[in-house]
Amino acid sequence: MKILARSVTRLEDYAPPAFCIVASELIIDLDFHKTQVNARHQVRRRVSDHDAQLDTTQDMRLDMEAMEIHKISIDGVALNQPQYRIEDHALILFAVPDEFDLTIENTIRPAQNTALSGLYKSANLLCTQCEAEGFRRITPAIDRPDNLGEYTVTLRAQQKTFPLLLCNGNLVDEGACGASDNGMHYTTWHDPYPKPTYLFAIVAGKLSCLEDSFTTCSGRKVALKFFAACRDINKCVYAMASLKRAMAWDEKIYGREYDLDLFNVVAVEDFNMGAMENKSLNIFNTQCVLADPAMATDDDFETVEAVIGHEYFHNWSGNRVTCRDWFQLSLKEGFTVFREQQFSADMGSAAVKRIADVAGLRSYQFREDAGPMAHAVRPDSYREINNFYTATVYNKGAEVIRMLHELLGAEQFRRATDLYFARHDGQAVTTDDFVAAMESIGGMDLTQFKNWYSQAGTPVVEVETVHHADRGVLEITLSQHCKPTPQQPQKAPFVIPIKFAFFDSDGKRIPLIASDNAHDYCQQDDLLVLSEARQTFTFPYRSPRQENDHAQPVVSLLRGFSAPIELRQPLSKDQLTLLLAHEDDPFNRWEAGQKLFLGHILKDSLGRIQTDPQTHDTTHGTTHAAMHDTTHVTVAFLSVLTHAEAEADPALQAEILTLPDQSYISEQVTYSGAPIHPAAVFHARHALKHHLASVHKDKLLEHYHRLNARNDGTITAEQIGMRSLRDTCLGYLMALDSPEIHQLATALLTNSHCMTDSVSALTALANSHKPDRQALLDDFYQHWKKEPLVVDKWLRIQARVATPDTLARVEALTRHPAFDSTNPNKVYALLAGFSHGNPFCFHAADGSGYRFVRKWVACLDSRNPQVSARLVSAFTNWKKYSPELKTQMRAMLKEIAELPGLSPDVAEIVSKSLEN
Ligand code: B3K
Ligand code: ZN
Repeated sequence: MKILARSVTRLEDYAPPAFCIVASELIIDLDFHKTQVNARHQVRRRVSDHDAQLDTTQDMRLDMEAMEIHKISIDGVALNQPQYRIEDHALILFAVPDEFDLTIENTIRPAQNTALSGLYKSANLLCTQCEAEGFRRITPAIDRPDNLGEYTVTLRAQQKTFPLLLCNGNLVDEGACGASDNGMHYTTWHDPYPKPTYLFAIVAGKLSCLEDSFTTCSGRKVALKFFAACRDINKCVYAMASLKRAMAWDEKIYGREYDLDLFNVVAVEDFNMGAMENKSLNIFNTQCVLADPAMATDDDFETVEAVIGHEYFHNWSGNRVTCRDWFQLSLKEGFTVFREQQFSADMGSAAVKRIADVAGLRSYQFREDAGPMAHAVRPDSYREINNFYTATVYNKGAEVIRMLHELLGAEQFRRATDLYFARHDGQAVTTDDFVAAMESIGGMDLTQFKNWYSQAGTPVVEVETVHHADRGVLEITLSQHCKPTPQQPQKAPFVIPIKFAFFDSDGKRIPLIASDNAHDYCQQDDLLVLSEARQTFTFPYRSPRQENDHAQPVVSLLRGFSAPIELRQPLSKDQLTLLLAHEDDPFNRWEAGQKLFLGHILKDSLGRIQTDPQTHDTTHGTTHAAMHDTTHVTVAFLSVLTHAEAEADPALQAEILTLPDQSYISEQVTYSGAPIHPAAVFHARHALKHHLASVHKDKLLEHYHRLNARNDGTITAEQIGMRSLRDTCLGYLMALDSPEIHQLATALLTNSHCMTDSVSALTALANSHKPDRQALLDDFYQHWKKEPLVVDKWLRIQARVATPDTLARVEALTRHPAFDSTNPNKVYALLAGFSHGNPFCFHAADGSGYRFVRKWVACLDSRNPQVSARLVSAFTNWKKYSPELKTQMRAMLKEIAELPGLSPDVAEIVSKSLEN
């Protein structure tokens, strides 16, 4: 096996850099083909933390990649070869003074930068992406987050091609260059806040601007500017409103005020991920900032608000207080995701937001935690840092912050974040520093809690209950364990906050009698904290019914999903049905329904594997012999449907009625040690959907018509909620695949009021057997082909159709003018839509899906490793699949490993997948 070795970076080897660049003046002559960078850095040798001495023996090492160096000088004197050396990805300066001015002249070639890291060309723009290690592709630098420097930057370019020249901070000067520089102009920017290189940004080009302002709590007026292509500028109106909401929210909830007079946001078409929080110059993938009711779905609007909030919140959680090293990435990302989750919950339906976040966590993060790439929230080592912008660092990291919020309570948590910001403003710090602020305010020892940062894997908590009916006492015994993960065979117990409530058999809350459960962490009487491997909690309670009520209370545990664990609580179908009807915590109400659905699907899927291991019954829509007693699910489903009209939050009803997704079900299959048969899971899920649709067709139709009649296509919480429930009903009805229902979806498409209507209808029809489905798809394309973000939707819908002919269509689409393999959004829509969003076809028994994705990984890798790394991750959990599938997946990984010149990004994922 020939995998390119890239050295491993380890947390335990962390040492501060020997030198610090305290200030940088950059003059950059921008051009698509050849950009000239002149950098002047003030450099100081660092005093060692250990003995406060200067280590004068150390050479200065600068990171650099993909550039030509022309001249290096120290204090104005040019260096010659023995005084410096250029190595692979480094510039080393020998025998330098303790304090000096370093000037470097170099050129870079943005138009050839296909990795979209550093300075690159997107459409007719030049823009940057420096996180994590892109700055070293602009000019040699101490490209690590613990070097904070003050920047003054002059950008020069042809006025005609680049009328707009943006950088971080305040605009301090601008004008035409001298008469000799024909048609050139310049802008000079100064950022007063010292920052790490990863927050540096430049945008140059021709863009339209949407302007507004925000007056901060101290009365300072901040100019807010969104820049986008002329045809897109009106699509920034919603993002502007979201930004203002985010700014006001952060002042109110966290006491964080914006700190400059200008905040810029730029929309670019070619961007590897969602957006980037560069100081005062956020750069966004068009997908996460543009939203127009005609072209964006309700989900897109939600994404825009969430990402705008997330990047804005980074101004404090990330920029003002940043990470010491990349192992601390969750310091800014976990915390900022949590802040965004709170913001989104406050702006819309808190219940739906929590459910969606947990569903996402379980589908992606739990799978990551149980696979070969499993790593802790604060990883111990990496080969390619870009591979660690993961669901674990982001989403599990946010859950860790949420648990601290739970343990301290909202008021103390706020005081602790105030302390954290005050203590560390202008510093690059660690997750330990964050926890230390929590400890100071909470007055608690969080040493054991920090296992959440250092240990990978999802803890499993088993529940046993003993009921002493005569005394009115319930004993709950909880035991935790966590499976070994790569490099971590043994785990110490986690500190697990579990919110809970008791219900009687009428569904009424049972009050607890003050007990002796007092525990260091236990702040409220509805929270128990498991910190040992096995612990028993005793609860005296008082039944609201008669004295002689001896029925065992139903215990609802892990309310609000108070910890990122897998809870194993043996609840009967009756108990789940009771919680589904009466739990007042919306998350656990939803959870009860999901458990009912899940139990049923898992049983059915197992039956299919046993009876027909090859095809698992490919007849969509028929109830397989293995479909077990459906009474409970059917009745529960009906009761939710029946009450749906009266419920205040239709979006929550929609969530409750939605079946668990294929990825979560598959992960649950593996918990019992069984292999995943994607087709069996798919058919079992589909069969239940078909069954519920046929039994409740009339009720589903009634809701559909009622809700659709009230739809006016506007973006209000009420309208969005109604569309969500309507489309859930349509999703069920479409399982019937009958002409009557096709007609319904066609009418929705034809009379569409907004993009949500169109996408819901088109998705439904594309997945049906309606004879003219292709014609409808073609019409949609003809109508929207000039709107790249709508074309992405069109590609994704087709990539996800779960029928055997999809691969051939997707292959044809890679040759369609709508597809462009150099644009990450197109690759994510079509290729990742297939590899990650269509398990039925990706895991086709003949291996055709695997070969197709392997081919594209190979093809994209040399161009853009971050994009190919995303695609290859579809193979990582190969060991969990049925024997015939896993052999083929492994073969693909081996073939990829053999590719010459494989990027470190893909090499790391492939080698870990094969090794672990
Ligand atoms: N901090 C960026 C992500 C950078 C990814 C680099 N591969 C966006 C965010 O999390 O806000
Ligand atoms: Zn972030």
